[in-house]
Amino acid sequence: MTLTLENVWRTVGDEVHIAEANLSLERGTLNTLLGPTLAGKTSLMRLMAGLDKPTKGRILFDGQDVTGVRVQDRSVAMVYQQFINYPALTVYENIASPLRIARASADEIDRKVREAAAMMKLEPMLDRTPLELSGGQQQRTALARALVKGADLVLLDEPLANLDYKLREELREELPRVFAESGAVFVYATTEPTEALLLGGNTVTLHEGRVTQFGPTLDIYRNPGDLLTADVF
Ligand code: M5T
Ligand code: MG
Repeated sequence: MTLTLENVWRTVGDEVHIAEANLSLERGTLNTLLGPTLAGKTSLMRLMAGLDKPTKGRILFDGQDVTGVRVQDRSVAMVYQQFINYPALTVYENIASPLRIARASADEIDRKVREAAAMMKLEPMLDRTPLELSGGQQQRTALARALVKGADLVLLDEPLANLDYKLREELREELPRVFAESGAVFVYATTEPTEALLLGGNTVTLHEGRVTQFGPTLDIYRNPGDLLTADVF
């Protein structure tokens, strides 16, 4: 049960954003996309999510060809690097919105929103609006919204970058547990090698749009190979 990329390319004009990506990611495992800025982490996630179409190649989910399938027609939760919240809605309604779209019952909505808010330490903020929150609380609102969705594919793009060190440490432990153990394909992008190490799981290293390594994080750390060592670990 996997997300598979077969020879996936994305070029925009003359620029190659992703080249020849071949990957197979399992459900229930944490996969860290690790690479320096402009390596292609966001580009790869957008392809995985179905937000962008590959110029070439195929994307399969659980064996089904989802190349070009619109993101609305798939079970995907993505927290963008520049995460989004709805400024006119309360934090509660921000978190509830995927459940309202899915026409969940009021009881289910309330239970799931409160669970996710507890997990993200947002309980006292539920009646506020995102504009009244700190950057970290806004980030956690976006994470909570992804959490309630219960998606098959969860993509978090540098999700801890806006948090203070204490919350970052807490959430670094919590996020893989709540997302990966839900049985989703879980992908986490970071520029920080130490973050990948602490997260464990598997790591995909990216450089200039190419996948340079893929395997258990510890193996890559111990044996980074001759390519791009300086950039990744
Ligand atoms: C990957 C190019 C960039 C690079 C590749 C956003 C953006 C990217 N690119 C553009 O040409 N124009 C653009 O507006 O795409 O970029 P990425 O996927 O955004 O990289 P990243 O997510 O690993 O970087 P960061 O900074 O988020 O850590 O060839 O030139
Ligand atoms: Mg990015």
